[in-house]
Amino acid sequence: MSEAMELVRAELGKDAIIVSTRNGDAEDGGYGVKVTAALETATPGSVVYEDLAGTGTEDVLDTLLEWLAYHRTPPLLAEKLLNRVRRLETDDALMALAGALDSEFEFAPLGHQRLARPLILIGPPGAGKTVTAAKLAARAVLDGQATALITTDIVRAGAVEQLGAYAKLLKLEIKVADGPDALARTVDTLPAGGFFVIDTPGINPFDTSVLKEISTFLDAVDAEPVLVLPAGGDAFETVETAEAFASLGASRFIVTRLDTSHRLGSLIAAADAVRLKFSEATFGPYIGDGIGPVSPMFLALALTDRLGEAISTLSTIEATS
Ligand SMILES: Nc1nc2c(ncn2[C@@H]2O[C@H](COP(=O)(O)OP(=O)(O)OP(=O)(O)O)[C@@H](O)[C@H]2O)c(=O)[nH]1
Ligand SMILES: [Mg+2]
Repeated sequence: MSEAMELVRAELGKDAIIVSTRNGDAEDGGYGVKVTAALETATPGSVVYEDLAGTGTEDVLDTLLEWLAYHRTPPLLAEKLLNRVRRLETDDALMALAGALDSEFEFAPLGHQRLARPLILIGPPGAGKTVTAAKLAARAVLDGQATALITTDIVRAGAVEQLGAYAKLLKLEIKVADGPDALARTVDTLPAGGFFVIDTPGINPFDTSVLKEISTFLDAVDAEPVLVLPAGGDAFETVETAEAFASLGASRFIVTRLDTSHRLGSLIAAADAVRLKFSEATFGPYIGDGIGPVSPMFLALALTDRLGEAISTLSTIEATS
């Protein structure tokens, strides 16, 4: 064991952390002891930064590294983004970040006009599905689209009433579908073109029987499953959650609670690991409070603590469109 410890120190230096020690046995290849050790870097991604130094855009790389670390971006993803920045050769950090995000991720806003098929919002409990359904519907109503709000959430007490209250503000009637067949019948009665949103109950993404049950709803209709994911969670937890919902067919996601979250690394981690497309972001609890399309610049502003500016860019775009 002491010999092994010496080897660790020689290889990794005095800051090495011993993760585990094990006595070997014949099945393990016949070694005497096995020591697993690790080295913690001062800031996530600092090793990466050293690799990239000397490209002529050190200040930009330095600034971006700090931002990405602040957001608890997984180091490998930070590395990928910084490599993109390196190729851009710009000295404007915000533009560099927006450019890197643009080349690394896909952006596919939902819009508020006539949809090819209804949207069905899925996500973990409390993610913001119901209020987001109302926000999307509100935008479509303002745009003069034929709009419908449907819910399959007969599970949570008060869920139908909650959506009903939002719908009332929009002068819409909600339709309640208590099973896959009822959902199929309801969707069949919708007019030929318009903006139709289906709300679903929050589900545990790690419970396979629950996933199976929700997939019976998804299989019953020709609707696009869109994941609703709150900002601010742990990156790895969020990636696992996103993976589960992607397995149900979601390829775009709506980010909620941007206004109450300071760490956004989990969102770019989910988009990266699961190849989900960014669509919309929400930044307030009320239906009048806002929802907007996520663009590379919007995301870059949000990641550099300039959400207010990102939101005002949206109003300008909406006001001029
Ligand atoms: N601050 C803030 N609050 C939000 C946002 N989106 C949703 N909320 C709040 O989050 C809470 C949960 O929102 P819901 O829309 O009911 O969430 P849900 O996903 O439908 O919840 P379940 O149906 O129970 O799974 C509510 O209090 C919302 O007002 C947001 O973008 N910002
Ligand atoms: Mg709900």
